Amino acid sequence: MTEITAPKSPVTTAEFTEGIREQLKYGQGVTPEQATPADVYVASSLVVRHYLQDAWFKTQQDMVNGHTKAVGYLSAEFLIGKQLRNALLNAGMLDQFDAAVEGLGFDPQTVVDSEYEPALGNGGLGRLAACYVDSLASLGVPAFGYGIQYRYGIFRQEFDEEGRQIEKPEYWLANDEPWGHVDYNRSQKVSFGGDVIEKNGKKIWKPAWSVRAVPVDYMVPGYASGRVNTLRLWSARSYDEFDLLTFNKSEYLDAVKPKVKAEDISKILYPEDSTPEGKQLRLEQQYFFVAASIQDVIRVFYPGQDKPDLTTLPEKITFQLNDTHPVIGIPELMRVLIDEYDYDWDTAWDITTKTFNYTCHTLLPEALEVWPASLIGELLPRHLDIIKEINQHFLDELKTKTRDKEKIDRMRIVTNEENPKVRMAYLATAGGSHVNGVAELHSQLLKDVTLRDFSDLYPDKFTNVTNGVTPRRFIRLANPRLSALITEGLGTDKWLSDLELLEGLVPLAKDDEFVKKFAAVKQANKEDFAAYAKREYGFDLDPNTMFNSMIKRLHEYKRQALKILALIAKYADIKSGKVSIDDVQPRTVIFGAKAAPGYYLAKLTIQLINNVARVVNNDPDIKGKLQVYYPWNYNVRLAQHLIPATDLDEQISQAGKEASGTGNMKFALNGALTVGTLDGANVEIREKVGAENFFLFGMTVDEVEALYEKGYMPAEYYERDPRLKAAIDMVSDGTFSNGDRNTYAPLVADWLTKDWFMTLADFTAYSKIQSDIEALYRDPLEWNRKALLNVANSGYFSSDRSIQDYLERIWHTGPLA
Ligand code: CJB
Repeated sequence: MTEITAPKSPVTTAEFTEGIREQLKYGQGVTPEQATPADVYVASSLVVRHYLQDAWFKTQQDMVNGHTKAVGYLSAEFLIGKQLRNALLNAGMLDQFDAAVEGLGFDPQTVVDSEYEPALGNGGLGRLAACYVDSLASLGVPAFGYGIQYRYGIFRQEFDEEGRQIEKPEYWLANDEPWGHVDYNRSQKVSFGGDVIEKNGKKIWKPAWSVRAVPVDYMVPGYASGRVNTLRLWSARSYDEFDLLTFNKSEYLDAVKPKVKAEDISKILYPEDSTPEGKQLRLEQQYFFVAASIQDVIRVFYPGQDKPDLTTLPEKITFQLNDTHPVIGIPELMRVLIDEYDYDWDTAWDITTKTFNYTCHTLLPEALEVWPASLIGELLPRHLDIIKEINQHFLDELKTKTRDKEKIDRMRIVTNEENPKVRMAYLATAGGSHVNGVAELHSQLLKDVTLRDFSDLYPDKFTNVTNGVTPRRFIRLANPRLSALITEGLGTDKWLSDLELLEGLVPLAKDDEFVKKFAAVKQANKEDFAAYAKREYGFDLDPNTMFNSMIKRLHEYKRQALKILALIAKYADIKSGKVSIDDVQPRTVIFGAKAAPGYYLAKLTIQLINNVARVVNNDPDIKGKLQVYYPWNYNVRLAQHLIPATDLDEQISQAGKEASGTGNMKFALNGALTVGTLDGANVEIREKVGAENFFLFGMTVDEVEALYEKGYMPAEYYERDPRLKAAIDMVSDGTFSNGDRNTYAPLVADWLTKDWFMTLADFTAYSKIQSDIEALYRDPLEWNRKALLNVANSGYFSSDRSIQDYLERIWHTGPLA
């Protein structure tokens, strides 16, 4: 007998149907006969919200009235993906929705597909934030996600005739957006610019301009927890609407101008991933959402109080800073406490340091934000004062801890130079209780390298929380067939809220019949994906080949170049007759990646991949044995389709550069085998699933360091490995650019003279492991046995476990009673 623990629906099919009819009638103003799938989508979403409303109220009341500290997850990005199916699943209404919609004559999938994906993030960091709010609600922990409701999320990627990336604005709010509840009556004022004056020994900030931060609330229903948390995304509006009335007609057009500037703040998500651009608008965005959130927390937890006792703030909420983007919150809370509530410095500092914690998501030094002090001074003059004072107090404290003057100097929050800079990671480390990395290796490197001086003097601040992913979206919704098989194998569906139960599948890996069922699930998913790729992109994928995916941001350190060079080498082997076509293991390579619009080499790599695809896919000599596809506009939806259909996943970053990775976890949980380096969470995945079930290759962190030290000469590797040489020569000689030798010249020059992430040095090892991969793939039973063991042993990578770790190690709070 199968134990069912999935949430029970609060609604019958008949009630759901009636709810949709009502919404269509009074909300959309259409009859069911006139309605389009998009109308039914909006109506269904509103029905779901309707049935979540009471649980939402109750969660908020219990949070404010109870004695459980809440979590405020401050993040510039929440890459939430489509909402409807996720909400239906978590609230237990999937079947009722399907039946109701079908009863009204609509196809549920078409209805769900009419939802626009809110793409309010760049990649891993934003998707992690979305998984964390899901897990917080599912564990019943009171929490707010605080961020920005960008009007334009990450750009829509297209490819032109030459295979180059074109960025198009993605206006996701073009149609009705039923999930965000705009709450004008709880807006906050956020101010900028101006001067600081002194009056009776007190500093007073006289800002020059203000914007209105309007909260747009998204319900975050927990899976089977009965709790509904809030994701509060701020939208910037102008106050000028109020002022307009005072202008006479001739000034009318001028009067609306400032409105545009104010609203620009939440207009667009910066499309740089791991390379922040020090632009004023970005600092405006950061301050905008953090300042509004801090005021909001005081409003929520101290309702109607003029003189709240804010020394209790750390008992009410703990703020997690998702990377350096919200770190301006530290001086902001200091300002609020000192300037607005009259606390002295020491009390304010005590409250602040107890309230904030900081997660670092990178080791790339260029990705740690550093702001010119002059820019902060212009935009937030009072905050610059406070930051300088924090810096001074901090330096004084350091002097009591060490006599090493150079070390103290290295640790300055505000640098000592002609044009001083503010190092946000240092401010966060000094101003928070805990600092964590996102995988064991990353946290270790953070302590040993990036924040070494800090960890020497404050060892207790540092901890690790390995990332995780939500099994609800990434197994249950993305892979219903595998979910059903897991439930069958375990005799319970409880694994969806306790993912380590997957271990119960380990013995089934010895059962050939079960492994065959598992293989059949993968095959069916591949067929589904082939149909999807045909429908959406016009591609002709052969589901009887190995599906080999590499999906992530396009970045040099992630080394898509390594993958494409290995592929070209294989192509060259076949063309030159070195390898007989009959011996080639049929493989379909699928890339998905966006590059930052200004990232030249990344964009050239995209162009190369597209042109390799064009040449290889059209070459009759290849007989379809090697196929390359690059579906444009990689997003959460595409990930949900592709991950369950993948046999082999690529996690091939240079060791020491990928902080964690979370795609690697999603793939392992969906039964793909990984080829990867010892980097980020790959290390832990390999430990959990077993070295024999993971294709490891490449240099370690220490070897990478030693090679840098010795002096890395990429050209030597080119000369040494004839296959590598053949591949690079093919890129140079115009094979993938209609004979033009210039197209990829900058890429080739970079590989041969710089190759900062040592793609060439790892090429030979990467090529070698391919024969192991292909040998195993020829034995489907053994391949699938290993893939099943990946699923069974990856339960640790649930975001529920990550949140448990945060609760124990950092937040020191728990579920609502
Ligand atoms: N990451 O997505 C981003 N953006 C950044 O600016 C810095 C880091 C990624 O965060 C993920 C979540 O922690 C990590 O898994 C990934 O390795 C990292 O690159």
